[in-house]
Parts: sequence; C-alpha cells; structure tokens
Amino acid sequence: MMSSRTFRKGSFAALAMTAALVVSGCSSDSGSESTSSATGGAEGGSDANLAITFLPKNLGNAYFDTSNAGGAEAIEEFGGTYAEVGPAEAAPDAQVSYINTLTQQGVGAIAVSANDPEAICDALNEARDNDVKVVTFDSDTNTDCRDVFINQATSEGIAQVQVDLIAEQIGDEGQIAILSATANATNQNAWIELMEGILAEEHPNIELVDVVYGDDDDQTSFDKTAALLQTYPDLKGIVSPTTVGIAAAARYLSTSEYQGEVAITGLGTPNQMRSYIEDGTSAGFALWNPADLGYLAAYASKALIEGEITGAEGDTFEAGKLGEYTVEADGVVLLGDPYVFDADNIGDFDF
Ligand code: RAM
Repeated sequence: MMSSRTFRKGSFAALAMTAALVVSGCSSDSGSESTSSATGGAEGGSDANLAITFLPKNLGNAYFDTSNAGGAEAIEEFGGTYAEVGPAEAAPDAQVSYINTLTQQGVGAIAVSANDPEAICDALNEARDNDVKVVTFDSDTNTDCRDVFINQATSEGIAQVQVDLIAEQIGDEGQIAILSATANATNQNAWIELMEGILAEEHPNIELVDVVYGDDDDQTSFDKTAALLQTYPDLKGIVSPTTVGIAAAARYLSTSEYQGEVAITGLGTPNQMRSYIEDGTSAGFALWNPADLGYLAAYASKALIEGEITGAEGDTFEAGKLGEYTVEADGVVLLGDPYVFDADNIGDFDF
C-alpha cells in the first residue's frame, strides 16, 4: 500500500538521506466529511478488535494525510482495520458526532488529534465506557478523557526551536507576530504560552506584538498574514506553529514586497515549504516526522486494545520498526525531538 523509510526514535537526522515517504491510498477528500478504509493483509492472530479509526483535526491537511498514512502502515503490519473520518473544519466540537458514530459502530480504538481539550471529552468518555480505547496524538485532550497521548516532542522543545529560529532569522531584535491554528487548539496554545515565556526570558529585544488565528484554513491564514503586515509596518518576522499557517504565510510573502524582509518560520512540512526555502522566503522551519507519529499512535492503540498496556506510567509496548516505548507520567508517550529543515537539508526529505 505504501512504503516508507523514516526516522528512528531520537535519530531523525541520522537517516535524513534515506528519508522518503510515499504516501498513497489513505488520503481523504478535502473540504467535506469523508471516510476511507483499508484492511490489513496479515491475520492478527487474536480475536482482539483491531478496528482503529483516525480522527484528525480536519480533513484536507497534508500533515494529517502523512500522519494517518503512518497509522495505516502500522495497522496493515499488524493485520487490523484502518479508517479515517473527520470534519471539514477544525472547530472545537466538530469531532463529537464522529466519535459518537464510532462508539455506535464499536471500533476498537479512536486515534484523535483534538481541536479542543474539553469539547470532545464527554463523547470520548462515553466511547471508553463502551470499551473503545482512546489515543490522542498531536493535540491532546484533558488527561482524564483518553488512555494515552502520543506527543510528537516535548512542548518545551517545540517552543524553544521556534524561538531560536525566529531570533536567529531577525538578528534577535524587532517586532514579531504569531500566526496560529485555531484559538482552542491544545497543542498550539501550549507551545505559544511557552514561546512567550522563552521570549521574555531570553530575548528582551524581541517584541511579540500579536497572536492571530488562521484556523488551520489556507485562505484564512493567507488573509491573516496580509492583515498582520498591514497592521504592523515594522514587523520583522512571523512564527507560525502550524503547517497550514506557515505555508499560507510563506505563499503570501513569496510574491510580496516583504519577501526576504519579513522572516517566516515555525512548523511546516518539507514538501509544502520546499519552494519557499529555495526562493529565500523562509530561512528554515521545524517539525517532527508526522508518519512516525501516526505509526506510533496505531501501535499504542493495538497495545491498549490487547490489554498489553493500560496507559499507566511505566507500561511498555513494542511499536514495530520504531522499537519499544514507555508510557510516561500522565499517560504520555514521547515520539522524539523536533528537527530543523533548511536549504542545506530540505532536498533530503519527501513528505
Ligand atoms: C497543523 C496542525 C497540527 C500541528 C501541525 C504542526 O498541521 O495544527 O495539529 O501539529 O500543524
């Protein structure tokens, strides 16, 4: 169904030269609700209910296409059934109806990236009462609404790398703004809070003038970029901690008078950012491997379904090619470290 050669835990850079992710067969249509499924070829060898459904923040986001393709790859490996459902827009409670349907269908696990830490909690806990395991990945809920959270990297690490990048790109002084995803997103809000603290502590000459929200929608993010540049004529840089936002902002900057004058960094996918690195619009950005994130979420789902782990601290499980992982405090499983992409290495990546 697909092939991938990705990055092992803790050694993202080491395998950079061989990184090639071919994502196929698992994407969804953009714009509206959709379902796609693929059944694994191998037999699971147990009567466990290995029907695992991925529920991204919204459909039509290349980041989730890649993470969910990683999930599908894992599920195929262990002989489960993969599906993906999701809303068109990343609204706080847009995922509730999908969770309710999956509960009625009696899936084995839901792997969800939450649009809101609270809004989907009741639905998730009802699912859990009905023997559905709940794995959050990418963006968490409150800890009492899920069994484990697959965290892409520590929030501190993700905040630090973005502050380091913008400070370097603007010469450590001047006005910057943040173009985020949705106002309720658990992950972006955690990173922004930490970035504000690091800026205040380590970069007294950088002024964060605004935080705006593009809702993980390309056009809204594009328009918010234009508005920022108009409102703050002295702006020196934009940090966008979302793959949708950074690509839209870079696209705007790339054909504007601000190209090369106003820095753009944050979190992006190499394929969406490649042309903006090559034309000098962006000097560099960060991310982790989304395919590995989905792959790990799928194996954690399997371990929960089969009763190998409960989500308690110290639980361990095998995650295929990624090796063994341990559940940390609060049911968190850590994938690895963020990685910086720039003109020197972007040609080595294809996702
Ligand atoms: C977007 C989403 C996702 C986030 C990435 C960096 O694709 O908001 O949740 O982790 O950006």
